[in-house]
Amino acid sequence: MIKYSKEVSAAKSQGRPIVALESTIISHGLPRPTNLEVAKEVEAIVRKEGATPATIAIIDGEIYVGLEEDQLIRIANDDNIVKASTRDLAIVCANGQSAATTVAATSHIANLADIDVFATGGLGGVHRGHLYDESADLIELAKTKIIVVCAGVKSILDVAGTLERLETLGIPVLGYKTNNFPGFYLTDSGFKLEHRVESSDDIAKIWGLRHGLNTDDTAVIVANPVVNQMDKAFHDQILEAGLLAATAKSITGKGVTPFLLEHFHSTSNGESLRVNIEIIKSNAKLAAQIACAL
Ligand code: PSU
Ligand code: MN
Repeated sequence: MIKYSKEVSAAKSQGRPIVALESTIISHGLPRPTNLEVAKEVEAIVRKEGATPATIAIIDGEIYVGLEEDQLIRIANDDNIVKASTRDLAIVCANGQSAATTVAATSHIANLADIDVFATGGLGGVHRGHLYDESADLIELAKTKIIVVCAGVKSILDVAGTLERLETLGIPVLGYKTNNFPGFYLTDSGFKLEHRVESSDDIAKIWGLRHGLNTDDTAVIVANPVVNQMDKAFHDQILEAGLLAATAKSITGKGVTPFLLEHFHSTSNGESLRVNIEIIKSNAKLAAQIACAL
């Protein structure tokens, strides 16, 4: 069911560390042409740390773990790439479509491919003011064994609500060198974390113990705060306008997150883009270090 890139296939046969990377961030999260540049740079960062990057996507109905360059270009530049969550996978494959995978779908596929570590930007979660708009990322992470490195959940979300749901779903959150839950574009979301780790080895130790204790049914979230955050007042102002615009334009379902991210990128004079890129690169680096520690 899964096709591997040459590089990932070699890493798998030699038992070398692999880091899964998602593709929705490339197709629906970052503007062109920066999206392709960043996708390549992120892969290079993973290699530099001694691990193998496995960007996951669906091309013409086939699931790929690791993309060749022409496939990465397609995900970045083709207008027909759809955004696929876990529930869409079989349908997209049956239809022979091409799709980028969300955190949920990427985690699911990475787990099928026996990959333990995954880097993304920010997780999906509970949307503000919409009781039933909760990202499928949360449900998938509640039943998938994977370490997900992220900068918290996207600040466009209801962070308090999302943290409550993570607790209910039994998904542990580890602050990487921090006691504060990161807020994606912001270093600190304003919410405290119970657990803090200082190194990749700490994370590897927890990962191993979870198996022994049979508490390893879920993902482990490693929350890695961005260093050079957006200006908070500027951020809040853009967010408020973006939420109003999304309501005015009746944006719903899986269109909400891409709409809000694009709103940030087009109205923040490059600030949100700068921070989003820093986030993805820093998470890819940490994920590679964790994969090596495992
Ligand atoms: N992180 C980013 N940019 C993104 C995403 C994450 O920096 O575009 C994507 C991920 O694929 C995540 C998705 O799964 O946004 C969440 O979408 P939704 O809220 O519709 O579940
Ligand atoms: Mn949603």
